[in-house]
Amino acid sequence: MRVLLINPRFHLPIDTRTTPHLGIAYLAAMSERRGDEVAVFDQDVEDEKLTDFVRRFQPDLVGIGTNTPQVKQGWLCAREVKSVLPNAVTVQGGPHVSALPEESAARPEIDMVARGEGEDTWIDISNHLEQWKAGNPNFKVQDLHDPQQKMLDKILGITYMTTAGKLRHTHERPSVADLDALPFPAYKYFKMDRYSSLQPAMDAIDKGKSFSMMTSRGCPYRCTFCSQSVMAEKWRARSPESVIAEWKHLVEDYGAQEIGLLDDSANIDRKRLYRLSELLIQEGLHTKAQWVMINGIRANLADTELLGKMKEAGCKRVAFGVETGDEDILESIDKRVTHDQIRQAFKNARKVGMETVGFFIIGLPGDTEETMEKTIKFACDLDPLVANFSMMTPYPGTKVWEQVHRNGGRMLVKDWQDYVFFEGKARYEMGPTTAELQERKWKEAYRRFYLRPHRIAQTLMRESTWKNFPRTVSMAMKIVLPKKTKDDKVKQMIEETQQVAC
Ligand code: B12
Ligand code: SF4
Repeated sequence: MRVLLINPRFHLPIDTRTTPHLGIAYLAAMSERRGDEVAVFDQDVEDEKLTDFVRRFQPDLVGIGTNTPQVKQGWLCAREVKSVLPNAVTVQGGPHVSALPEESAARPEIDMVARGEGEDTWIDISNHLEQWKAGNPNFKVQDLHDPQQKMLDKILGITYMTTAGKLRHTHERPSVADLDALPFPAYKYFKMDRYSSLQPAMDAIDKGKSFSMMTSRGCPYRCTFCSQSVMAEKWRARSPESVIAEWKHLVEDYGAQEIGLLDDSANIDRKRLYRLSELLIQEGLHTKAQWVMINGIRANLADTELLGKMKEAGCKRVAFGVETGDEDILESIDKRVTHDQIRQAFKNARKVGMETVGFFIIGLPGDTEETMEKTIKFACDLDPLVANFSMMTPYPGTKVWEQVHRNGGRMLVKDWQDYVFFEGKARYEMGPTTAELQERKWKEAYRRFYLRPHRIAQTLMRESTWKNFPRTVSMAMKIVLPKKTKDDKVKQMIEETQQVAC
């Protein structure tokens, strides 16, 4: 079969990294293993029109990945596919549709939604589709939705709309139990020379030499603001040996110079991460590519022994989710970590010479001027190399989303495209956490953190500031003069999707 995987276009309002979409790369690898003819269309880097590509490739099955801000663009992609090939089967997957499957399944251009981790569901859909097509040369996509035939009901983890207008959710599909059994993400289907780097997570390296990896999936915590619609609560890890094999493949076959680990909580089993670091050294990989923890690791499990070994193994930068400087709010968001543990983790990282990133949120439920002030001060005290302040954005499926809807809060965004948190715009307000306050303190946080004299001096002394001068200037301007209008690319994209109802 011919299968096409699409990453719908989305231009973030900040200068961020572009790397191949890992979820799509896994699905492509699964299809390749199944023996399909595979194509990936990443709208962020393509210059061809999707309709032209579809006309040329003639896919039988089309998969579309979707985070919340991309969902409308995803529907538009499906509509374009159907305009060329009405009989191609369209499947939408990813975090947004896993949280709100009904919304997408109800759209005529989407044949079904895949909920949760997608590898097994995708292959199950492919196997079924192939069988149906083989057994019926007059196969029509509408047959899938016939309530009598119940063709889709055997596929776990999907949601679809019958022709009788009824939504059907098949049973949950268990998350992937043995991560080592998955193939490595298939980058050969991506136009690798069109990706930039892991910026701003790392210092600039030539185009196409940055890769991301997931060494574990899931997170046993459930912080109230975090969108965990895809990754299960059960934490599952790949063996250090499997990770090393992929690492070698990236370094040797793709010339990877930097690798970013995307795990939600990579150090839940600290022994595993320690062993991985030992193996990296043993295999000589620590000198070949530097690596960073893109997502926060647990501060309560970040001792000097572990961090020291990671550093020796080439880990340059480690991140921690700090979130807030207020003890009560920290408790209320279920982070299950204390400020003392966070302080200690930053101290430990500093002791072993590791750079740090701190993630902070402005506008958590209950945040007031006083608590936001504590967050800014805490960030300045911890003084990570990179402080990232996000605007609290309640995503569907999170506890904060429920709180806002139940406790008389007010969402200030109506369009999924605006569910981004680096834009300096308040996304909701509730009680004392007003929009005006969030926006004012967010700007203040960046200015106060980065415009301290020793930080300016530090920035000027860093090699990457000068290597990357235009970007540094543009970032600095954003801090001093936060942008009021969306840039042209974003505007164009928004205009395109105006026709798709939210
Ligand atoms: C790396 C990353 C990024 C990168 C790359 C984004 C990308 N397209 O992957 C960057 C920095 C660009 C980014 C930006 C944003 N991100 Co982000 N990001 C991540 C992170 C840490 C890892 C993503 C990843 O590679 N996962 C591993 C792969 C294997 O999983 P996956 O991509 O979800 O794919 C699996 C399933 O979703 C499913 N699936 C996906 N697509 C499809 C399609 C089909 C057909 C099928 C069958 C299945 C399927 O199967 C895949 C394999 O199991 C996740 C956290 C996480 N744990 O996933 C957050 C996460 C995806 N990001 C999130 C958010 C909020 C954002 C931003 C909105 C933040 C912002 N700045 O405002 C933007 C949106 C950008 C965009 N283009 O939409 C949320 C998503 C919430 C939501 N409801 O959408 C997450 C879940 C973090 C969280 N826990 O809250 N992000
Ligand atoms: S913020 Fe981190 S620790 Fe909390 S639920 Fe999300 S991934 Fe887990």
